[in-house]
Parts: sequence; C-alpha cells; structure tokens
Amino acid sequence: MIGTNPTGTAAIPNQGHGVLVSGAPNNRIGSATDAAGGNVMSGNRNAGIAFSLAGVGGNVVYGNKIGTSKSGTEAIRNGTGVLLLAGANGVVIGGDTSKRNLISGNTGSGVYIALNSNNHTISGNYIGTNVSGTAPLGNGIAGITVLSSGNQIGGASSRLANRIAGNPVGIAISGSAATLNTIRFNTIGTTTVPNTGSGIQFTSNASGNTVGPSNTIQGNQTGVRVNDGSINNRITRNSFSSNTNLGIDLLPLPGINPQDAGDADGGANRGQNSPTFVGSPLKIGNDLRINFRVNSTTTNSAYPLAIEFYSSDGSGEGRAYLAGTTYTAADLAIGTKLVNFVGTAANLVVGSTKIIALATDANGNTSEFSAEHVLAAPLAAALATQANPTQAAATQTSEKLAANKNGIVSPLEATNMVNAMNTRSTQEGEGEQPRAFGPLPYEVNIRDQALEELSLEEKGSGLIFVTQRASTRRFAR
Ligand SMILES: [Ca+2]
Ligand SMILES: [Ca+2]
Ligand SMILES: [Ca+2]
Repeated sequence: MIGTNPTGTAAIPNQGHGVLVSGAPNNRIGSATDAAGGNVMSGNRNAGIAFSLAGVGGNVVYGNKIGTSKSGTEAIRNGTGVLLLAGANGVVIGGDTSKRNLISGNTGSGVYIALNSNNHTISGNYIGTNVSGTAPLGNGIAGITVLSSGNQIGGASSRLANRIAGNPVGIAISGSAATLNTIRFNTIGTTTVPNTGSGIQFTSNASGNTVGPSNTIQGNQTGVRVNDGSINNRITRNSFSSNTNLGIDLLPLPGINPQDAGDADGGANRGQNSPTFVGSPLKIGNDLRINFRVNSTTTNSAYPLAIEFYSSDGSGEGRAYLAGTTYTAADLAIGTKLVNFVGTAANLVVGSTKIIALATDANGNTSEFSAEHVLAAPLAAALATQANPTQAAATQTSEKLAANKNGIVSPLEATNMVNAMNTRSTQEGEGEQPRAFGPLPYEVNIRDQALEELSLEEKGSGLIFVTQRASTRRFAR
C-alpha cells in the first residue's frame, strides 16, 4: 500500500511520487503471481510510480493497482498513474493477463510518456476502467499520453491487448517527437465504456505512427482523430464501430472531408482522399468484386497506395477488414481498377452488407473512410424480376460475361482489354480503321449507369464487341 491506508481504501498521500526509480536497472515493481494482486500505488500527490534518468533497462511493472482502491472499484487518485520521464527507456508495463496493471482514476493521465523517454511497452493493462473492465473509472486527461518515440501500446497478439476505456481521450499522441509509435491489438473504448472524446488522437505534428492491426475502436466520440499538422500516420486493419462521430476524422475539417480534385489539399495525413467506388460492389459466387478509383495525383500522394476494404458497421465505419489491394501509378493512369477477391464474399449478404474502404499512401497517410456501398448481386439476379424483355436482352450481355468467367471473356478480362486499348489510344478491329477508343476512363461495371455508355457483348468465338454509345466496335481477342 503506497499512498493509502493499510486496507487500500483511502489515501494517505506521499507528497511526491509513490515510487521513483531513477537511473536504476532491473527492477520489478509488483508481481505476476501475487494472489493479493500486487501493489496498490494510489493517492500520491505526484505519480503512483515514476521512472527517470537512463538505466540499462529491465524495469517491469506487473500486477499493480495504480490510482484505485485495493478492490479496484473506486478511484484513489494519484496525480499521474505511471510517469515515464526523460532518460527512462524500455520500461515494460504489464504483459499478458497475469501481469495486468489496473491504471485508473488518476487526476492526469494513466500513463504519461515524456519527451526523451522512449521505447516503452504498455501491454495487457486496464486503463480507465474498474478492475473487471466493465465500468468507467477514468483517468482525468488521457489513458495514455505519448510525447516520445518507439513506444508499443498493445503487442503482437490479443493476449497483450490493453483495454483503454472510460477516459476523456484513450491515447493521446502529441508533438513532433512522437513518432514510430505502434498501437495494435487493443480494445479502445467499448459500447458500455467509451472514451468520451477520441479513442486515439494525433496532435501537434505527431507523425509517422501506426494504428493497427487489430485494435477494436468502439463507442468513442471519434475513433481516431488526426489533427492538422500530423502526417504519415498509418491506420490499418482495425475494427471501428459505434463511434459517435467518424471512425477516422482528418482535420482541420471536422466531419467527412470532400474528395478534392487531385487531392491537392493538405492538413492531417495530407488530407488523403479515400477510394471512390464505381458502381456497386458485387457478390459473384463467393467472390467480392469491386471497381474503384482514387482521386489523387502522384504529386499529392506517394504511390503506390494501399487500399483496404471492410464491411461497415452501417454508419460509415469499417468494422471488419475483408481484403486489400494496391493502386499504382499505372492504375491511376488508367483510371479505375477492378479487383476480384476470391472467396471473400462467402459470408457477406447481398442487399445488406455495406462495403467501405480506406486508402493509405506510401508514406503512411491514411484517408478517412470512403462512402459505404451496399453489396449487390450480379445483374442476372436483378434481371429475374425485370419485366421488359428488351431491357433484359440488352443487359443480359453483361450477365453472360460474368457467367463465362472461364469462357470467352470475363468482366475483368474485358476491363483489362479495354484499358489496354485505351493505353494504346487506337485499336485495330477486323475490317476497321485504327481509331481512338475514346476518353479515359471507361467504367465497366455490371450494375453501373456506365452500362448506358459502354456495354460488352460476346459474339462467337474469339471476339468481343464493345458498344459505346451509338457505335459498335469489334476486337479480336
Ligand atoms: Ca475530416
Ligand atoms: Ca491531399
Ligand atoms: Ca483530400
């Protein structure tokens, strides 16, 4: 009991820190095996425990209650829970479940990592909740505040997940020295215990950090907020749901950013534009087929872009990662990219599942989430209820193309062919003069209005017809 009465139910404050480890290596504070639950380090005027000055490492903090009563159900506030000061390096706070610290109820941050205090690991803790993780017992400023670099929050598996919930901000990464920090496999807010502000926020030029994979970011006001001036912050393969505002919000513009032409805008993560879907995402068999583009020039984004597709939570946030692809400068030159993910749609429901996407440039600038789109069936299914046989005949062509995946031509093949034709700008059809094939990009999508401008028709062996507006052009395959 460090800072409390003998039963750990009320503060008897130390005037400074409860424990200060200054330049000393290889200390273990607490225990991973103590049935009594480690130390109670609460009620102190400054930090429950602080590390300062350079040591050779080996300091670990296991199984303590820092800022709460011994029962872990009430706050007995320290100023800060765990304070990592300049010079301290590589402190390990928590680990798997047996090493979990409860760091809650403190006046400032649960964990505060100061400038020049680097490479710490914070894993497996409850930060901002009660001892069972089921109710808020928030720290006053943030669950974790990071001003330095190379820190890992969470770990390589869910076994090392922190639960960071019930705080005003879950994780605050701030300042230009805050770089190369990794946040993965954590629970950041829950529907019952949200962080009342952002789950994660990057401010004051914090750049070059990674959120993901496998954080569950739920119920917060904003999931991840990136403020103006913070760039190159990669957000990849997380689960977002039920955040009150956006899952990912890039500032300075609060709310959904416009897709500015060419993506010349700046701001957080350079205002990276999100992918634009061309037509509906399709479920074809168990495959997921998506046609998309990204409106960003090679000047304004570093290519290639990484594109991630998710099923959405229904309110514009990516809940479950589905598949990813790249979008290269060559794809940009063509315009759209059609991707087919084999087997990915097996558990997705036509007419119900909504698909949503993120783009991240090669420097790690992740966009906000794209608009979400309801998963659709191939045209054949839609045609079944269509009364007009003429229309059906006209659009039946596309259905054939989809059906003939292993036959003459598939939509993917057709698109590639059209793109190749456009790349050459001219074509040589049988009995026709070479001619330009028209402006970029063509949009080949079974349920897209572009069908009115361009349809693909199979006729006989080895030929496809491409109908553009009023004219028909024929290509040898
Ligand atoms: Ca925004
Ligand atoms: Ca931009
Ligand atoms: Ca933009």
